[in-house]
Amino acid sequence: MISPLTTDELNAALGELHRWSHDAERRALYREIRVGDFAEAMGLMIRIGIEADKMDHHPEWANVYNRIEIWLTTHDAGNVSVRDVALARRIDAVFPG
Ligand code: H2B
Repeated sequence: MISPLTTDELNAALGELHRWSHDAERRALYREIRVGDFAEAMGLMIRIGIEADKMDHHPEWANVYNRIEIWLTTHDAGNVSVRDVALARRIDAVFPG
């Protein structure tokens, strides 16, 4: 069992992850990405998906054409945990934007 971040820890993480916000309703870190077209979006989702799977942590996400929305939450913790912060950092490394 993994613990959720405390409010202070979450705020510290958000201070550092400037591409991400907190979606309180979904208890998740949230980032929106826009790329050139659908093919680019698919390519990026594959790259992110491979990295996520290597970390055994998986995004909730949605795609419409060139737009990708990503929510990172830890189901085992019922909220945001260090695993989401680590995956957010990895996603930012794959696609700084
Ligand atoms: N991804 C996310 N986002 N949250 C989890 O709690 C989670 C996961 N748990 N990927 C992992 C897989 C767990 O089911 C396996 C067994 O490690």
